[in-house]
Amino acid sequence: MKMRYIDIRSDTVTLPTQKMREAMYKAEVGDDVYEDDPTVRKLEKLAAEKVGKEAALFVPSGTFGNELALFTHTKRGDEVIVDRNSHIVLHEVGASAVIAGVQLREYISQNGIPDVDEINSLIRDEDIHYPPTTLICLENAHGIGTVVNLEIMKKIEELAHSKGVKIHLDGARIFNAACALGVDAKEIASHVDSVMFCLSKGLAAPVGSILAGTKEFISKARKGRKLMGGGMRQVGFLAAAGIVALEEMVDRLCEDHENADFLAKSLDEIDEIEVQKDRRDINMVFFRFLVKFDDKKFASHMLENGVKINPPEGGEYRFVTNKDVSRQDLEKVVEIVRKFLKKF
Ligand code: TLP
Repeated sequence: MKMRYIDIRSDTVTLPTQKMREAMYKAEVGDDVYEDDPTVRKLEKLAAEKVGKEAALFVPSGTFGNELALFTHTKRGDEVIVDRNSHIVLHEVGASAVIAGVQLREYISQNGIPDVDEINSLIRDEDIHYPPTTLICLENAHGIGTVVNLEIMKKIEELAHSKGVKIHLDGARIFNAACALGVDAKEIASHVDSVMFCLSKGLAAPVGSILAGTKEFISKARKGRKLMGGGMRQVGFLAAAGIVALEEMVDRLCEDHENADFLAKSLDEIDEIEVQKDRRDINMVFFRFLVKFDDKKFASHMLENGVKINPPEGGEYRFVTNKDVSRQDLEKVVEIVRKFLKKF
């Protein structure tokens, strides 16, 4: 029998639900490059409504959606203001230089929270030496585990628009942010010109993300998507799962947050562990060990006991709760961590 692993590497690992599988099987499809796929159209309409934007586009991944947004908002040589610890900077293989051809100017958020004055100081005036600033990128929920409140987003919106600069939101986990802030995702997205969000993370769709914005922006992005090789044909099979994700999987995300609270508390009770308690807004738990050991040994101990984890980044581990991991699974995870520390 196939061994069942407890997979806490990410929420991207979630498997599609039975309903998604059935919807995919039955999906009515057509050639989406001709805009002929009724299921994709339905998903894009629903997705636009969910974030209160005029239009939306189905894209293959979150990285694709972010990079397409940069490519659509900017021209080669523009400057984009973005968090040093954002996914765009850290985890997109430098694509903004390759695809949009832009220069990134980084702000340094405090635990994912941007400082409005710092962003203001980074927007370029007109000078023969300077590239034009055309875009600010925000991330909410932030990949380091926090959420940005609406007051800060509003201030950045006012600043950007007073200077003719657009804002793109990496909202890969916008519905997690909405849960943590106790607001509707529409309210978060109302402060930005474009938003990318993922169907394939906590919402458990197998593939795909959404880029949303004005009709004009999305029609330009549609052509950019084709240029990037993302014009897909009978992709309604995937969109069908995305519809189920948006209709049925959004409200349960708060459960992942509660499970992460439980995991954080349980790990923090272990003497050799320090949990990053100030970065505990969503379904992620970041922590360090206060004792030194070979990280590879820890990972193989976890795997041998049926738990998949990622290696640490900058000395920090990240455990991510998701719909395929129960409270009992998390109890087991903590037990297995304790067992390692005893042995070592
Ligand atoms: N994040 C992945 C890894 O790439 C780190 C994860 O496991 O969390 N924005 C944010 C904030 C993200 O966390 C991610 C994925 C993306 C964009 C990109 O999405 P994909 O993986 O669909 O390209």
